[in-house]
Amino acid sequence: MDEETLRSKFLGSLIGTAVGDALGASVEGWYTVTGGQIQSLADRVGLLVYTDDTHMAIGVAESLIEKKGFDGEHMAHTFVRNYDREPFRGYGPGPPRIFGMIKGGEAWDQAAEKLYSGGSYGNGSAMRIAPVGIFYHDDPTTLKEVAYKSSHITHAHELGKQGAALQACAIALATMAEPSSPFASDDFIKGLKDFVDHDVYQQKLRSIESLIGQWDKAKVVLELGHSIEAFNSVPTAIYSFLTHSRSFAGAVLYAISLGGDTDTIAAMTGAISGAYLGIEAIPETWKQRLENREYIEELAEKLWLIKTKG
Ligand code: F2R
Ligand code: MG
Ligand code: MG
Repeated sequence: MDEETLRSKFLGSLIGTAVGDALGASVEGWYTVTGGQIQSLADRVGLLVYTDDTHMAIGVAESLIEKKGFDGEHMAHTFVRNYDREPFRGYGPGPPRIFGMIKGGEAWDQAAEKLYSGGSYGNGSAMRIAPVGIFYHDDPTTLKEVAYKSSHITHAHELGKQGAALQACAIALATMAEPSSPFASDDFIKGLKDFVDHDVYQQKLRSIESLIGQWDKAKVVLELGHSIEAFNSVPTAIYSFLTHSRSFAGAVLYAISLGGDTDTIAAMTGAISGAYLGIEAIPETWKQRLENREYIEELAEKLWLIKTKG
């Protein structure tokens, strides 16, 4: 793949995360979202304001850029610093508690183990993983290791870490796929199945296969979920991408139409779709209205430069 196509994919995945997040944010937590509500989101005017999903992805990108690769302690302190600056981004309950523990002297790689039973399996570490997915797209071993380790800062439960790894793998496979060719869904799902080993995710991937072509949204939500847990949202984002693999807007609006954790499922869908189709596929009207678009593009550009030029 030529370097310009790869650059477009890096930009597409990070801007795709932010656009999906910002579009889904206004209906987050609604059980159902009607066709009329989707249409008004599609036609939306005014600033697209992102939430914790993008704010944390920015932290991941900033740390990868500054350290030219993964440094867990640096990334943990970047999350803490960014949260202190903008605590109003709608964070889940867990991360701010962990940031407080780290500021109080708890080790950055142990704090998250103290939360919930065996750590969090929320989708907070999967929703922010796009920079890892694009940066390590061609190195599955390091991709998995960094997905796990970056997740562990806030989400220590195995299901949280595997959810982040599955989402990172989906982004990596989409980054490697040729955007001008039809998307090879079977190979994509096989690649995901080979990458994760937890039964919960294997079962969800089998459900994705059997749901392809299924337009009954209630059935999709029943089988894949649409809630805050990683295992009830990462597979839903992967499925949403597959329903409209050639249309960024189609995939993201479909994700939001499923209701539930709409900002996060749309952010994850946008990250995969943007990584496959590139920045040009994201509607201009959404890109123009996105809060801090230039800064997010700058981060994507820097990641691409480090990746391609060192
Ligand atoms: N916080 C929200 N949305 C609430 C409304 C925001 C509002 N619009 C506003 O502006 O204020 N969304 C964001 O949070 C989600 C990501 O959450 P994260 O970072 O994973 O948090 P946490 O606390 O780690 O996990 C979430 C919940 O999952 C349950 N859970 C996790 N692990 C568990 C375990 N081991 N046992 C039992 N339950 C577990 C808990 O209920 C956690 O609170 C995204 O949607 C993001 O957009
Ligand atoms: Mg959010
Ligand atoms: Mg959310």
